[in-house]
Amino acid sequence: MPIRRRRSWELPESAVTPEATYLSRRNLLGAGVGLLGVAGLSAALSPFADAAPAVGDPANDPTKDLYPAKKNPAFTAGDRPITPEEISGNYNNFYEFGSERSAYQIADVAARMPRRPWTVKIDGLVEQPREVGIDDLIRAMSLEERIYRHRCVEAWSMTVPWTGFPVKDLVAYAKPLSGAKYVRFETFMNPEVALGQRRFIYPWPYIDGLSMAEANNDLAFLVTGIYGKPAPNQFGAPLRLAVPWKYGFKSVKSIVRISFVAERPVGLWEQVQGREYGFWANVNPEVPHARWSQATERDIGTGERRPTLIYNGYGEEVAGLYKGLAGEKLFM
Ligand SMILES: Nc1nc2c(c(=O)[nH]1)N[C@H]1C(S)=C(S)[C@@H](COP(=O)(O)O)O[C@H]1N2
Ligand SMILES: [Mo]
Repeated sequence: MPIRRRRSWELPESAVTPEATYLSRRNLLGAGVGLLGVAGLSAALSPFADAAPAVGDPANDPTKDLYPAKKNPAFTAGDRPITPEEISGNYNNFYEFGSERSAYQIADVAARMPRRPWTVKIDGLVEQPREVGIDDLIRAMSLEERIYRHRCVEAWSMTVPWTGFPVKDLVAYAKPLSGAKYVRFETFMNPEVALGQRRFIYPWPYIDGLSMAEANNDLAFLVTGIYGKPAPNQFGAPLRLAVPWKYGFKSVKSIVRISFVAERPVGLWEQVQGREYGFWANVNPEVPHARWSQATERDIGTGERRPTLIYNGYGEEVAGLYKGLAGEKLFM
């Protein structure tokens, strides 16, 4: 554990990871149940030391000619400074590649993930289920850059320029049937490279979902790039969700399957700890997490603590989605 001075106003993030809800890392490690500790992880990585790094390198991305994409002036940083890539790219939640964010860099491990070939399956209640190569899918869409705020449920936040396309364009491309009420997003499975997926305490693959109304809201975005170039792997390349009015865990990374379904999907964190993480997970400073306040957040770029805003400041765009849903747990 690196020793770090904590200011009194900072939350102890190590104590508030979702994982801490149902297990104590120290106890599990102490019990020797075969978790990949930090030492175990670096040893286990050695088989990949010789793997061609090119497969995970965004500099070789076959869609790089599409960058930088045109900026959408409707989504700007406003009063928030853009979080530098050196910070956002080294402060990632991506449990497939480990959970000890502070002990080693998710970025280095994720860099081993091959970006191609990459196929996205579109299935469920659609006119014609299909599989599409990521490059064909990206080229069928119109890429744009949008600056979004991101608010993790662990009370940190960042502001970054994503490149991608609206989820609603994907919905139109998929042609869902009228019985489709939700969209379910699923991350890849590759425990050979994503060593975190060997930890059977998590119900892999990572999944989460949106209602059809949410998916068709203009703010819901499918991300292919960041900082004006194809996204480095740790951000969830080659395709990840960005739903900035919701807690970050809803923004599923490295998507391989998009399913249109009648039943509400139960996301990975809801499966793990349904008392603390629900389906809607909309940001609300007035509804505390079961174990900490959501009133403020730490900007990982500036280090400043700022007040959290309802719907992360996107209420004008999305509050209307929740009109007839007052009985639901909208904010966890
Ligand atoms: N597949 C997958 N997607 C994921 C996660 C994850 O562990 N696995 N973490 C989520 C959480 S908790 C957050 S805050 C964001 C973090 O995105 P970033 O690393 O790009 O900042 O990704 C989300 N998407
Ligand atoms: Mo998060």
